Amino acid sequence: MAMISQSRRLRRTPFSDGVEAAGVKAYTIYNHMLLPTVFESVEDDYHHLKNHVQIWDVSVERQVELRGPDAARLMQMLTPRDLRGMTAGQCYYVPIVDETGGMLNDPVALKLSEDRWWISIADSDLLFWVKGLAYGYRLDVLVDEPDVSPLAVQGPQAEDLMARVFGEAVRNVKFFRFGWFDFQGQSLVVARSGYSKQGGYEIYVEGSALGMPLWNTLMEAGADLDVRAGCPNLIERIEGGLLSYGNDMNRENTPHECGLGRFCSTQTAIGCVGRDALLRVAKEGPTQQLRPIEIAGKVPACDRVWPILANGKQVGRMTSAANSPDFGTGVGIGMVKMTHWDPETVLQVQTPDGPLDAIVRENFWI
Ligand code: THG
Repeated sequence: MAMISQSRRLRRTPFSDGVEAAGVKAYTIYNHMLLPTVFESVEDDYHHLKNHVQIWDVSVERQVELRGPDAARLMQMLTPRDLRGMTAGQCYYVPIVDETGGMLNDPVALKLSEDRWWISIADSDLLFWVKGLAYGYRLDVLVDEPDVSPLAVQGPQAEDLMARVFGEAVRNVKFFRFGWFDFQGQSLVVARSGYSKQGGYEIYVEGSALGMPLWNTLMEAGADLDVRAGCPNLIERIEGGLLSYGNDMNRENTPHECGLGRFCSTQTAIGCVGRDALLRVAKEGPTQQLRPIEIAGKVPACDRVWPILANGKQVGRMTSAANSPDFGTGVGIGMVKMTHWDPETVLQVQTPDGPLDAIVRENFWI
């Protein structure tokens, strides 16, 4: 494949030097930045993530900051999840929808205080939608992208490594909560979160000066834990049912179609711009939904959607797929019509290498 030319539009991160020194082998583009996808191989990285601890440059998880008296009101306009019970120090996974109930993004929201929020976005230009709403509704709020770059520490040894660098108190941070922890005299948000099911943290690094010092400190502190540079892993995230905006869903889909109905409380999410549209679909229920799909045989790279068939007729499409070393099978996420979404339904997936048998599963693999 050809190279990607560098330019100012393809921003570097505070950790780029570390990522390059670690021998990154492949990137994807995410929020106009480079997101590593492979260090050793997708399979090696997968085994290492599930057994040890990795440091991930996830600076591509850009923050949309809301600041001002109307910040909480604007945040609720964006999502059908009821935010009234959310307290400062909590993270919420929040579907973000437009006025038709279509998914614009699926970020993690952090409530820093009543009038200050960070929206840690997936791969779409959410900033413009949020600025447009703030301006159009004449809200008393500043909407910006601050210079914040998350660094994730993921894997079963993540807690031990983090305790060495940030102190024992970091062990007390609960899932989807955050605290402020000191590193070299600067206070940083440290959350128990991350795009894997192996456990871990995300450190929100402000500015770039602390980037490489933090990277190097974590690497040195974890040398005996076999810490490595890593990245979100395709196989592991499919096994865990973590969705990827732009791959598994986009504006055409409602949260309910994405299986994110559990994060919607549309009835009480007063002010959400997609509320009326979603009240309708919540009542009827979706007619297609993302499901875990087990695939028999070797799955090729999934760079476009593959038709899912039942008796030769299309009943859905595969949105993500990979081969799972641990489960010895192909694992995938597919959007399947309600007529064929029951667990154990036998299907066929039309891959570029030919058809493969597939079956709808009740649950994701982990
Ligand atoms: N962390 C942060 N920002 C992010 C991501 C992240 N932005 C981009 C992307 N990831 C957004 N998408 C997701 C998808 C899934 C989860 C988080 C962000 C996730 N889901 C858990 C699950 O489904 O099991 C937990 C959800 C819950 O129980 O609330 O973690 O990873 N900062």
